[in-house]
Amino acid sequence: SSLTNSPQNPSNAHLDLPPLPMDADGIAEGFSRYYAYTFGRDQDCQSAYYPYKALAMTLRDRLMERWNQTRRAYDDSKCKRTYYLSLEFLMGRALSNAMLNLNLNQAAEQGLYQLGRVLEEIASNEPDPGLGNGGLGRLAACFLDSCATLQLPVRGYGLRYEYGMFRQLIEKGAQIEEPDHWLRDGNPWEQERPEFTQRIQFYGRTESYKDHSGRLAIRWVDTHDVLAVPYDIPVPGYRNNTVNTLRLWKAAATDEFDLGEFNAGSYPESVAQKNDAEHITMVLYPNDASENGKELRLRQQFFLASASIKDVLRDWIRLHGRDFSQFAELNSFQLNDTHPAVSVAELMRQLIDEQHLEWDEAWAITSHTMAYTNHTLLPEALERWPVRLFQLLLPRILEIIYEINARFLDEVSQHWPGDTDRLRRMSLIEEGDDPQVRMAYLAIVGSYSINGVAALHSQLLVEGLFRDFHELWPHKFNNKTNGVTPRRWLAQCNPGLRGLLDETIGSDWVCNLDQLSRLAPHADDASFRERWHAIKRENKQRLADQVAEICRVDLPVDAMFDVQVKRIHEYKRQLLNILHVIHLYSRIKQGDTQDWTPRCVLFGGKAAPGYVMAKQIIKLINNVAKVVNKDPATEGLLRVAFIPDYRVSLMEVIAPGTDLSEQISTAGKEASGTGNMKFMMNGAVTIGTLDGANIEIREQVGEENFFLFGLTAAGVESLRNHYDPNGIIASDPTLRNVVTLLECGHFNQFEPGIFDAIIHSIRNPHDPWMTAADFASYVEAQEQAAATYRDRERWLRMSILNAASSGYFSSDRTIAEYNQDIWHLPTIQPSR
Ligand code: GPQ
Repeated sequence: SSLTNSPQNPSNAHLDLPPLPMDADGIAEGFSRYYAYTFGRDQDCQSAYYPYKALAMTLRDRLMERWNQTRRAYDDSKCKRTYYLSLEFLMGRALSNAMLNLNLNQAAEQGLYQLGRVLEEIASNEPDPGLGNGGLGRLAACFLDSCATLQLPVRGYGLRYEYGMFRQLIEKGAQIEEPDHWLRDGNPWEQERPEFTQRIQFYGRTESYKDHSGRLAIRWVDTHDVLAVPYDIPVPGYRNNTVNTLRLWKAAATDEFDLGEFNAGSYPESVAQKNDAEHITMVLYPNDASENGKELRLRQQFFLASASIKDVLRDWIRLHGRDFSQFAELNSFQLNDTHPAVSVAELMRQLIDEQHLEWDEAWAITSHTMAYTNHTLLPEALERWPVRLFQLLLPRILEIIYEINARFLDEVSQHWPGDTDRLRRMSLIEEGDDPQVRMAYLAIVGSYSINGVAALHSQLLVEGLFRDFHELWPHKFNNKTNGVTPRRWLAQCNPGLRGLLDETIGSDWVCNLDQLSRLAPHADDASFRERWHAIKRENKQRLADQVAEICRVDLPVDAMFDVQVKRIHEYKRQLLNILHVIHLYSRIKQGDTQDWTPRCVLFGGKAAPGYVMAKQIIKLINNVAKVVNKDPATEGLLRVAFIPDYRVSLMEVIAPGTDLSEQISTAGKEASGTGNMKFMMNGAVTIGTLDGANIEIREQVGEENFFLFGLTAAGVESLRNHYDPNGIIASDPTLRNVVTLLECGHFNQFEPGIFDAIIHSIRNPHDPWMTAADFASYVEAQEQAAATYRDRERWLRMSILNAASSGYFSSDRTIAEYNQDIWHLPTIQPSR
């Protein structure tokens, strides 16, 4: 540590470098140098990849300067820091984001033009890093963007998966998964930092021993160790010289060999074993909000927790020495769901076994340092790990969990003497044939803050799932309604709208999204509405071009673009949407097309590879699309398309081109939703249930600018025991007609029976998602949406008012709340 501040240290020499040029000539020169000298290419090179890489390196240099300055400013201030621990970071493409945030768009465009190149073409060659499944991973990325923009000392910690989210192909209407080897051509945005490698323990056993002061201590021995090598990704703030860090760990084998095997002549086996270590970060688990139970997944979780905590403690000792008395005051960890919850026990282990603190001191630190965000109420997503797996893989961690539990249950029984049922309910260990560790309870007991991600979700958490814990510690629970970054989800993805906003209300909205409310008066101005319409139409054309290219379906651009893109899950009810499409098709076939509003219904989303019902829903959507699109009767009236391989870069084209945003989950099931916010910001109107953040969206925009339908969360629960879908189908001719079309095989003429499970689920009185219950109300709301769309001026007003009311859903607001209520970080300006 003495090296870093020494004036003679040559590592300080970079401070004397002149700043890199930020103009067109400077970018052109940087590009040419990388292209010719680093990559050795010339004009004859046909590969589209090297121009991308040369531009990325040129921008990266400019980030690097600011990155080093930011790190120095944080170190010098010795201020409090927060670490965002997540198994997923769905960052999306970095190049256009770096250009926007460094304000280099124009310079890059001009510089490349001088070289006879087109910026947009180059940028389209960046692979989309898919290190996340959906909402949870993308939220982490939006949060990092806001932290950097707000100049908060927050570092992300995650895993550097060799294979990200699978690529989705659609063949004969069905999903096919292909591996996504996104690192094959290298990643210009990462910086390996082998000097910060950590050693992570697995397996082995524990033993007690006397430490140097004669005190009885415990150590974890005979372990199989794996190295964790950090790769840093820069996270630039918006035009503020702050560049924060996302640190991703890669698993690597140690260089040691198993001597026993080696001497027994099994040299190849001994070397091959090392391969096992590197499998830890090989692949992202492609399950969204569902439990896993695989040993490799627990290994990933502990690997992230252990490496990140070691890294933080190393930093602490470098800056503050071995006195931990101020540690909790100056550090906090935000746990992104329970995936990194083993961190609670691992921080205890490192403090006690490695830093030699007493239990009480270690617990005071841990329980004032950890904070936990819950992202779902679905029971199948609540992580539990078999005790026997912990015993095998993490024996020392299991001992610590048992000790945490014993002390915790002691506290419970002092609070509620004799209430054994409550003790059983609240225990960190679920008893049974195969006892389980309840990870959410470990996270709650070990954290000083527990939050849900939308008002309704946080309320349902304390009334239901976490009720007992809320009774014990009401002060720990709070809400933080999600948000999305207006940089990527408005400024970057919708340049047309950005221009109109800048001209109308100035450009402050980019970092102060509440400014969008100043648009509202312009909704009454006919010429403004006309400009708004022209921009939306251009964005729809861009989307239609993509859909034509990818799906070979032509979309009439003046039709209503009705879009549902998100992971495929029964609770999100893509099924309800396609039932409505079947109803529209049936109306066309019956000639019921008076005052028809032409519609293009677009779907997109991946199904977990093992989720059979979700895959059948994809197949149904594609089969319906095929029948509808090839029927001449639907020409100009109805088009249906399933866009394959939905991902961040596709959403950047989809959100700006959408008219109607489908947010139709069964009430009480979608924790928040964040796609709903991206659509709203880009002027889409929502058709939705009273679920997740939809409720707050409707409050912000006003009920007259939102198409509401369906049961409430309370309504869903009270219907549970007497839900009669068959009665509903029998008495509603519209729904009966749709179900009959399905049952007679109209959409699977040559594939008999393939939709039987779907039909059964609609008719099942125990259908948890109550699709039939909300159908009639959904159709009515869709009719209102269609009628409104025909009144163009009215629709445009609604569209403008939706964007104007979306300020609350900036992740800058969300992060400001996290900081005020949970983290308490100062803002730090890097000095240039
Ligand atoms: N979410 Cl538990 C995920 O994307 N993956 C998960 O494993 C869990 C939750 C989502 C949740 O379904 C959405 O409602 C939220 O908007 C999103 O997390 C971010 O909070």
